[in-house]
Formats: sequence, structure tokens, C-alpha cells
Amino acid sequence: MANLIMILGDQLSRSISSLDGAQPGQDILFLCEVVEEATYVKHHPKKIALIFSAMRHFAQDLRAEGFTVHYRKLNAPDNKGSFTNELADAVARYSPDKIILTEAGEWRVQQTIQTWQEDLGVPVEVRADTRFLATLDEFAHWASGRKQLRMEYFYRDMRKKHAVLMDKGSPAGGKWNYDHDNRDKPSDQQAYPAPFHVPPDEITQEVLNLVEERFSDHFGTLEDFHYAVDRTGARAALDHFIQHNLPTFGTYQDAMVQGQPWMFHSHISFYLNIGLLEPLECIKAAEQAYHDNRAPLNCVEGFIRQILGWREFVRGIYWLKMPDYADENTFNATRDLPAFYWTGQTMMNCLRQCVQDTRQHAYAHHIQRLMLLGNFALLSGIDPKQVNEWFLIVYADAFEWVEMPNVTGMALFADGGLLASKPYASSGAYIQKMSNYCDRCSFDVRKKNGPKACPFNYLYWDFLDRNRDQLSNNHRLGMIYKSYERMTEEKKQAIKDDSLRFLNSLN
Ligand code: FAD
Ligand code: DLZ
Ligand code: SF4
Repeated sequence: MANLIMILGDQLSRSISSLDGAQPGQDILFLCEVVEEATYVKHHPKKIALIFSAMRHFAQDLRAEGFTVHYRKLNAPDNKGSFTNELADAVARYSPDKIILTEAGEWRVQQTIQTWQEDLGVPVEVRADTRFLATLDEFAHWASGRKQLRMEYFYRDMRKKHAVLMDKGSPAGGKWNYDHDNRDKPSDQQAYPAPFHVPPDEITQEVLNLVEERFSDHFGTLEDFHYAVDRTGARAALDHFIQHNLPTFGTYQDAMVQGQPWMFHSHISFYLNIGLLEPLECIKAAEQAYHDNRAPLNCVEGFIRQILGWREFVRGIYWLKMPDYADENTFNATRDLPAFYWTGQTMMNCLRQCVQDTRQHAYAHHIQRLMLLGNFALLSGIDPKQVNEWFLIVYADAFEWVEMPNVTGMALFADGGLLASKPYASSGAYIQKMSNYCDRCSFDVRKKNGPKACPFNYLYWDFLDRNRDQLSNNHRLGMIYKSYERMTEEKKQAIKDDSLRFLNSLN
């Protein structure tokens, strides 16, 4: 009995559930590069190159194990262009008894999968994705009956469940969360480790040529492609992080430095999200570094919380709330995404730098995404659908299950507080405190109003004023609204006027 086992481009793990029980010499494994996936949004070329190259390397590894792999390259003359058409073609060719695959990471694809059994006339077995540390049922059970979903409590349960950084039933070091120790800004003399670098091999070079030829009209550059594209490379990237960056990761986790896009972050999200790394191995590698005194607790806990806490939490929220989550827009924000998100042409140095880093690397670190690109979209009232699409396009790690809750919930507060207890809104003061961008900006971060004033300063207050109906009852914002009320009418009017002038100039 031959099965056709379909493996999607973000399922490149040897442990993927669709491969459980797969028989070399009997089953056919199937991967396809399709233009529909590369263009349903116009992904950054580096993201497409990463996925195609990693798919080709994964197919090579599976063949080396003795499997028969049916692999369709994007430029194969008979490429059928979509998952459904490619699968129909493979079914006609192999007449399998059954199609097996692991559930998709995105709602859009999962909906398509559900049509296949009927349309193709072959039984389709869809297996759960077991690469996460909380099952979807487990998350739904945890969430049920709670008025608010807070990552911190979910994370504590996950620490206990997986016995991570636990010391006889208590959190290691006595505290669950060491965020307070993770807010330093590096000095100008601080040195930074070079990012992990894999030179393109023959397979990657062929993919780079293909992507250049077919997708050069997409936002972003292919220059200096240096990502790992297979399991061995991704594991080496993780080890590089543990050795060089983890000991300082937490301390400067929230800092932003001009010309330093990588900082002390791990740069492993792309590998985790396409299956080249597993979350528990990253967590265990960091925990071991703590036990061996190779990294301090604030850094190790900070890193582990991102993977065991945030990553699992946002996935749970996505599947709990889709498809309605895609339409969330608490503030009724309707403004178009400003052109500078694509061109980088803005006088605001912080945003210009982040767009440039993003275009160059298909990467920006968390605080750039949240407190600059996201914060600006929040304060300016940009349509959440346009913001989501931008974030899905530009980052190599962007898959909707993780991108959407981070954008809709964390950055835009568009879900009305399901994911975050208050909006991550900030004025220029925060950006100045955590970065050196303001030193080289044409705006003055100390000025609150007028044409030279930092736009974040007045937009911040204007955002709070505009959305008072939705926010003034939030107890975490009580003091802030009191400060606004204490302002003179003249000052309030200046905030309104400056915001209107600035926002009108955007498009
Ligand atoms: P590190 O800072 O080194 O963190 C380690 C790992 O923790 C990451 O690799 C990632 O797997 C995980 N992680 C950290 N923060 C989060 C988070 N908030 N949610 C989920 N996982 C997290 N992450 C994505 O993987 N894909 C996205 O499309 C994505 N879009 C985002 C959009 C916005 C507006 C914001 C605010 C955050 C987004 N994130 C996204 C989360 C986070 O910014 C990235 O995971 C992180 O920057 C990746 O870089 P890194 O591997 O160097 O992470
Ligand atoms: C992102 C992406 C791209 C650009 N191309 C492909 C592809 O050609 N073939 C493939 O199997 N997967 C691709 N992917 C990843 C898929 O979009 C991803 O597997 C789904 O979004 C998961 O639901
Ligand atoms: Fe950004 Fe304002 Fe600082 Fe300029 S002054 S870099 S706009 S925060």
C-alpha cells in the first residue's frame, strides 16, 4: 500500500508527524515549489530563497535515507503552480492509496487542505503538528473560562510541565521572570559578535539565481544571503548563539543600535518556523549553558521565555481565534500604510534604519518590530490588514500563525486586549532611552511640539486622546490619562494640530 506523503515548505523536520511510519521504497514523499505560495503575498526574496533551498536540501537528505522523493522545482516546465494542482498531478502519476500530511501552519492553507479528499477522490489523512510544546487542545483548555489571556501565567505552566529552569518545584533563582534585568542600553564602545554565516552552496546558488530571475520585483535584496539551509547548518547557528550571544542576550534584549541589526539576538526564528530546529532543543541548549555557568540566569530565562512562552502562546491564540482574528480592528484604524515602509524614505531616522535593515536582511529584531515599526503603525492608526500584510511579506520568519498575533495583538492592540494588557505605545522618550537613533535624526526628540519635534511625541498623546473610549477604562493607563487631563487646552490643541499636519503629510 503506497502513501503519498506531502511535506510543506515549513515542515522540514525529520520528526514531522506526516513521516511517522513512512516506508522507504514504498511511500512517495512529495514537495513542490509553487508560484501561488511565493506570490499570495510578495514575500521578501530572501525568505523565498531560504524556503526553496531548505526544501531542496531536505529532499536531498530524505533521498539519502532511501526514500523516493517527488520534488517539483518552480521552474520545472510542467510545474502546476499551486498546492492543489501539483497534488492532483502527483495523484494521477502515482495513484496512491492515501495522501498523508501534517496540518498546515496557516488557516488559509488548512482550508484548502480540507477540500482535497473530496476533490481528488483519495483519502486524506491530516495529522497534528507535534513540533510544538503545547497542543492546540491543551491551549484551548488553558484559555477556557479565563477573562484575560496572559502569556506570563501560560508560561509558568509550561515551565512546570516541561520542567524547564525549575528547582524543586520553584523557579530557578526564585523568580519566574527576569525582565527587570534586561533593559540596559549598550555603551558606544560595546562590541558585537558577527552573525552566523553559511556561504551559499551549489543548491542555494541555483535557488538564488531562480529567485533573482522570478521575484526581483519583490521588496528586499538577495545580496549577502548567508542563512543556514539545512538541519546541520541550523544546529550550528543555534550553537553559535549559545556560545557567543546568549551570555549578553538578555541584558541588551530591548536595546536598538544603529548599524547593528543582529545585536545579541539568536536569529533562529526562521529555522524554528520552517522546522530545521525544534523548540525544545533550543530551550535545553540554553538551560544547559546556565547549569554550566556559561550564561547568566537573566539571559537564559529571557531567551527561554520567548520560545516556551511567547511562541507557543501566540500560536494558541491564532488557532483559538481564527478566522475572526484576521478582521480585528478595535480602533477602527483605516489609514493606508505609508510608502516609507517600502522605500525607507522618511526623515525619522529610527524608522528609516529599521526599513533598511529589513530590506537588507529580511530580519529586524523584536524591539525594532514592536516599538518602532509597530508602534508607529499603532499611533498613526494604520489599517491592521495592511500592517499584517507588510509584516508577512518582509520577514523571513513570517508565517501567519506567529506573525498575526504579534501584529494584531501585540503591536496594534487591535484585538482589544486579548493578548496584551495595554497597548505597547510609546513616545520618543522610550526610543531615545533604548537606542542611539535620535542622535542622527533631523527631528528633535526633546521637542514636544512644532515642526522639529519628534513625531512620536505628539502622535502618542493624539493616539490616547483619539481612542479614549476604548482605553480610558484600562487601569494601567489611568495615570497617563490623568497627565493628559492636566495639560492646558493650548497644549492639547498643539498636539492635535501637529498630529493632523504630520499624518496628512504621510501619503
Ligand atoms: P530572539 O530575540 O533571539 O528570540 C528567540 C526566539 O524566541 C525567536 O527566534 C522566536 O522563535 C521566539 N520569539 C521571540 N519573541 C517572540 C514572539 N513575540 N512571538 C513568537 N515567538 C517569539 N516572530 C516570528 O517568528 N515570525 C513573525 O512573523 C513575527 N512577526 C512579528 C511582528 C511583530 C510586530 C512583532 C512585535 C514581533 C514579531 N515576531 C515574529 C516575534 C519576534 O520579533 C521574532 O520572533 C524575533 O524578532 C526573531 O528574531 P530572533 O530569532 O533573533 O529572536
Ligand atoms: C512561504 C512559502 C513559499 C514562499 N513557497 C512555498 C512553496 O513553494 N512550497 C511550499 O511547500 N511552501 C512554501 N512556502 C511555505 C508555505 O506557505 C507554508 O507551508 C504554509 O504557509 C503553511 O500553511
Ligand atoms: Fe525616531 Fe523621534 Fe528619535 Fe527621530 S527623534 S530617531 S523620529 S524617536
